Amino acid sequence: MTEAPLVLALCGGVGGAKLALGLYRLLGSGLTLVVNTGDDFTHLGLRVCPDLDTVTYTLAGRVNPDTGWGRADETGQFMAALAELGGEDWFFLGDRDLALHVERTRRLAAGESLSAVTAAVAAAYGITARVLPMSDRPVATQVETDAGTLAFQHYFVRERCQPRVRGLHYQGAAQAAPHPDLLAALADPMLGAIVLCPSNPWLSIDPLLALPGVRAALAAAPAPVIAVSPIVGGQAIKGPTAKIMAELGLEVSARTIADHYRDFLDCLLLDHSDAALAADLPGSRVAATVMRSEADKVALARAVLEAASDCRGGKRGRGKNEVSAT
Ligand code: FO1
Repeated sequence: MTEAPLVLALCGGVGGAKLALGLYRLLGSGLTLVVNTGDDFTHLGLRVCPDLDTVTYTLAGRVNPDTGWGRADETGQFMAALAELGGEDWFFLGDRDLALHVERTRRLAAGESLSAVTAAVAAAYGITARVLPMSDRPVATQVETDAGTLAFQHYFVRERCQPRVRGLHYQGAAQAAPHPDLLAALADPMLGAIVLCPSNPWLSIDPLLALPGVRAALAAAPAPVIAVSPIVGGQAIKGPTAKIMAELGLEVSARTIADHYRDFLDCLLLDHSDAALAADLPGSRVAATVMRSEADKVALARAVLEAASDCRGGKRGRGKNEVSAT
């Protein structure tokens, strides 16, 4: 049995991976990362799992520092040759990144589970934290837009997040069992903290919360649940979070994030620039949440763990108005 994690972090996307790295620097093998797989798709016959790969490359120190996804030491010969043939070149697959997609596709076709393949890749890259897909069954985030319903990568990459979002749904989530180790960790009284990384709630966290039993397990979890707001000063640090919130008719504010997670959240970490919001967000705390350097990522991870240990002391049952005040 894999050793029980000290901290469980839920993440997806580039922003989430940054805090994941900070937590990894502090916790090493004590960290389990549960990663969104709603962005996954089969492309050119290959099973591509972008958020698993973004976290894996980030923890391995191999991620492209400019994009936050894909590999740092990358070339594009395959894509150039594909374009010559009129192949689909809207989704960049680097020459070295391809090896991961080819090997994963081979192992899945041989009957291995996504979590087994993910663990083998993490081990190959010397990662000691546990990287876990949220489920071994496929879930596909579908984005309902004014240009019709789009598969996630068609919305996010091919259409560059331009279509106006009307809603989202997570195809297959109701039939996809959460990974058993996720549910076990959520129920574990020895767990020190459950961290929601500053990922896009609608694109990267909600697919996870849509899995049967996960939301209830979070609400019942003995461990404190800490989220870092992906909205800072009314803006998203990266990606379409603010645009999607506005298109869904939501206030683009950390307040909306607290509300989105209200049924299980113990503490929301706000950036210093949103300190004024702290007064009417019980359980919130202020920290430097914008991560530019690795030192920023570690400092934010430390602030998250401090918030968790403070929450743990004052933790009571959780109801809508019972978020612990700190
Ligand atoms: N994001 C892009 O904006 N353009 C791309 O061409 C692209 C390719 C890509 C290839 C592999 C991979 O793991 C991620 C990739 N991403 C790309 C990011 C991907 O769209 C992720 O889903 C986002 O980072 C959101 O999680």
